[in-house]
Amino acid sequence: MTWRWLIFSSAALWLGLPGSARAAAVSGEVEITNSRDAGVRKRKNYAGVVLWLESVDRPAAAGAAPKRLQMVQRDKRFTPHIIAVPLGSTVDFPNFDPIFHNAFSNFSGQPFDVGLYPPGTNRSVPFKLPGIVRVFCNIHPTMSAIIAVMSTPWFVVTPPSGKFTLPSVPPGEYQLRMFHERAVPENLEALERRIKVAESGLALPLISISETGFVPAPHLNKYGQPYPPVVSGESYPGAPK
Ligand SMILES: [Cu+2]
Repeated sequence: MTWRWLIFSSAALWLGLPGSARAAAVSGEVEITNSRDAGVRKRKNYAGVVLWLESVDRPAAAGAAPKRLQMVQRDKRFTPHIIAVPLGSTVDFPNFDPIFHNAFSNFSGQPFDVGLYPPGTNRSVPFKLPGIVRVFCNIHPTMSAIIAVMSTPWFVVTPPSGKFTLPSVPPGEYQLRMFHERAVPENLEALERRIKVAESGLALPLISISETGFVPAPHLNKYGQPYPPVVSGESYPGAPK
């Protein structure tokens, strides 16, 4: 090893340049309080909270490589209900139900509408804007989902235990941000914090997200109108006879 190489590699380590193997895990745990949701209250199901880190002491890091992911339409549900995807990813919405479905978003993140599509077919949507996308079906008012489009490489969606790990976070300062679909924005903003990740990583104290103030409200259809009452089974404009 030459002196020149030694000096370069020392500098790379010191500056935390990409390629240095010093990234470590940021771990923590989320709990959800003041919820009216039976799964949260009785079963302590804390799944579906999105947490992410934004670097504050260095230029914005490139996001994770775009992926192709699935959000399935089955039993009149979008499954998984919440996913987080790298910016530029494409999400497939295969329809595994014996009825027509739709997927659209019209008031947050990235507006899209895949139209009405039949059983056994698929529609795909590329997500090119970062943000929280609320997904609905224009036929079934009870169907909803969340797609968190992330421009940072450090993000995670909590499992039912609420315990999470963000692997491979380089040392530095970050803003910890989060999203929970039944928390009001003010509560989530109050939980944001500046964190300092050491070479050995960081174990965060318990994050307690309150659903206080959340009022479930019916959303509108893709035309901005209330959903028409369902007269029978699968009766809706354009339904196959
Ligand atoms: Cu539907």
